[in-house]
Amino acid sequence: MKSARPRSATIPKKAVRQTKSAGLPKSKVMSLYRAQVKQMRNEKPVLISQTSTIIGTDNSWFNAQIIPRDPSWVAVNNASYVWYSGNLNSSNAIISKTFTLALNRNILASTLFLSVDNYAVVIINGVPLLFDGPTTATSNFNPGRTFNIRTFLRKGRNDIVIIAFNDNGARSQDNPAGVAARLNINLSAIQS
Ligand SMILES: [Ca+2]
Repeated sequence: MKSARPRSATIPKKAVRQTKSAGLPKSKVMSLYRAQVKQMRNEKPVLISQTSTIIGTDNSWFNAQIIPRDPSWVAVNNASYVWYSGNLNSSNAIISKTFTLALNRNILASTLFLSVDNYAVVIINGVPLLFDGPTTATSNFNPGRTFNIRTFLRKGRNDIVIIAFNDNGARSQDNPAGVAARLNINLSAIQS
């Protein structure tokens, strides 16, 4: 009798892009992530209890400051372009947000829209969603990209860290840099 083939564990469908890193080793990027989460541990998470929520980049994001939109960047509804508030000329910006999803609602759907000049790493709850390699591809900021992040989120506290990189060094008049991100989150009715 033929024995049943062991079934491999189901691999969760996540939009993880492996190996490519934004000019930094993955270990370095993960340590930047951990340092950022530690820095914002005293930030009060936004409590999300409504069924439909939008979280867009603005000055409330940790280390973020709103900057003018470059004419070549796509206009993003409900999110502003930002850069590192500590130094707007920096060649990169590490920004983040923490929020709490209601425990008595299920996560039905969630997407992340990202527009970045020039490329980015995105980590949600310690799990890499996006690891861009260095690029000047204009599609990164027009039209930008949308990711399904439902499986990255969880009930309770969540964090998202975006490390945005400007190609070829400092952000300047001649070499603009900016990032706009928008999370759309849909929760179920209250589960009894
Ligand atoms: Ca640039």
